[in-house]
Amino acid sequence: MKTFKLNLLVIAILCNVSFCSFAQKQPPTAKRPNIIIIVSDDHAYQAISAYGSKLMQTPNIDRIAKEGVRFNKAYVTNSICGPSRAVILTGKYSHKNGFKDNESSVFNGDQDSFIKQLQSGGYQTAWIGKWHLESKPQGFNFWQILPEQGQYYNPDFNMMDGTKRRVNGYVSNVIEDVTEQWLDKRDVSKPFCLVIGHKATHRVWLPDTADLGSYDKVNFPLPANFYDTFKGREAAKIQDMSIEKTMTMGYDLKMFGSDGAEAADGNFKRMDATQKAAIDAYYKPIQNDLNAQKLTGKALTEWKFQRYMRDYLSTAKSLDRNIGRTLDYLEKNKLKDNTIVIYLSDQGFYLGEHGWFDKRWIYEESFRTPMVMRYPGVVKPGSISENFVMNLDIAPTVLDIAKINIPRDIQGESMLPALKDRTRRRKVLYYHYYENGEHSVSPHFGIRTERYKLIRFYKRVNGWELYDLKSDPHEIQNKYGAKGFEKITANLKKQLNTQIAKYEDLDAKETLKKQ
Ligand code: SGN
Ligand code: CA
Repeated sequence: MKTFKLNLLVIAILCNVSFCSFAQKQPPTAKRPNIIIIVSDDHAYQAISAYGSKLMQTPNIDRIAKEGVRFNKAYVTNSICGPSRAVILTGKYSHKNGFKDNESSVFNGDQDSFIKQLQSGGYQTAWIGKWHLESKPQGFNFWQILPEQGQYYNPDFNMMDGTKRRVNGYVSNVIEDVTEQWLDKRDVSKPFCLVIGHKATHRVWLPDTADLGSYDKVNFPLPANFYDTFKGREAAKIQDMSIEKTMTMGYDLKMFGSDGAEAADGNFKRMDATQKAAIDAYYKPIQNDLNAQKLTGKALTEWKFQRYMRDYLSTAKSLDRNIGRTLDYLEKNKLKDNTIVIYLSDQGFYLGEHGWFDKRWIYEESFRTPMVMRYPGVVKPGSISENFVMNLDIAPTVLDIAKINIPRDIQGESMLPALKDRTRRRKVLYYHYYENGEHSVSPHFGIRTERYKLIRFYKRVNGWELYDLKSDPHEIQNKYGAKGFEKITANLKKQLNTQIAKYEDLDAKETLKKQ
């Protein structure tokens, strides 16, 4: 017993000593800025007015951009939820952090993350909302997370003490409420780093009752490539994510056809009587109108597109409003000047381009993601960055902000130097998507340069694609193997190999060897 006590004492002294020496290397704790990272889900830049969207207004995301920087060329390394969050946490590609897909991966929380670095560097850390990494969060002083994808109405939360708690209300509002409660009771002697993980705007797009009908008077234009024929693009041809065929009338668009089918739907089952009455009062007349129209073919597909847009944008409205609540909280509590706010989505999303919803592809709409950052006193308000940045860069950027050494094995780069010096630019983006199930998108990897995109599909479809983004921004004409592109292709393949070697992507290397 005696030795045990003594051991404990020695450990305690050692910990104290090492913590003190680490803490001394840091600037005075009080001066280090707070950091809030807001990660939404499936939020398309095409639906954000700061990015020029005409579809809707997003005044609060725009507020961050106007008072800070809008990254015009922000991308993800693997366009899907869990993998993107794992990349954000670790600053490493999926093949390094181990979370390659949503189907079988479990995040190994024992590995290093920027959150752990911040916590041991004296920050208070918290993650509230969508997590989706299949293991318990580590490195957080507080967390309260949605199980899996979470629910829009009266969501359940996994709590730190192992219990599950159901909270009444609409998910975006509830997440913000929990966030403000945590901010209210945090230890004010330490800086904080908080991640707010929003569920909106993930499928199925179920708006807050306050926002129902917000866009009913708008007739949304079909994207130019809505009726894509996928000529010369085998992987795109065999996908299962079209508004026409994949999007369902009931589950997705709430046109259940019968009260029984609606009552059996998991999302509707969770609503209380008031919520259900408001939802029914909105959707039932739409159902009646649809029944009377008896639409088929293109007319039905276009009707689905309009409904999709109305539900999606109404769901995004609650997301933006709650981002505004976070910003208001900072102002009211005099935290604005010393708090950095970063907003990004876990990836981009299709709003009818190629006739699709969902994500996954290296094609622009899913590969590119919205990202804006407000950094008072450092980033000039209204800045626009044309530098290639990635979700991979969040971890090193945050460590850079907190003045904590960036571990050598982090694969991203701090975004700060390029904000100060425009000549410091990333020239090539590397991408690798692994999942091979739902929505039938073939695994693929590839690169994007300023002008071109080279893609290698494997497993489901085996082949190459090449796009000249200057003449073909919608990625319709696959130029791989076309006359006149021989030199460009050889050069891009060389660049692809360089990226694969740089990031040590052994799977991609193997695939290329086999061809
Ligand atoms: C669910 C959705 C898919 C979506 C994935 C991944 N189907 O499986 O449409 O692509 O999530 O989303 S659903 O029928 O359950 O809505 S992610 O955001 O977690 O990557
Ligand atoms: Ca997502």
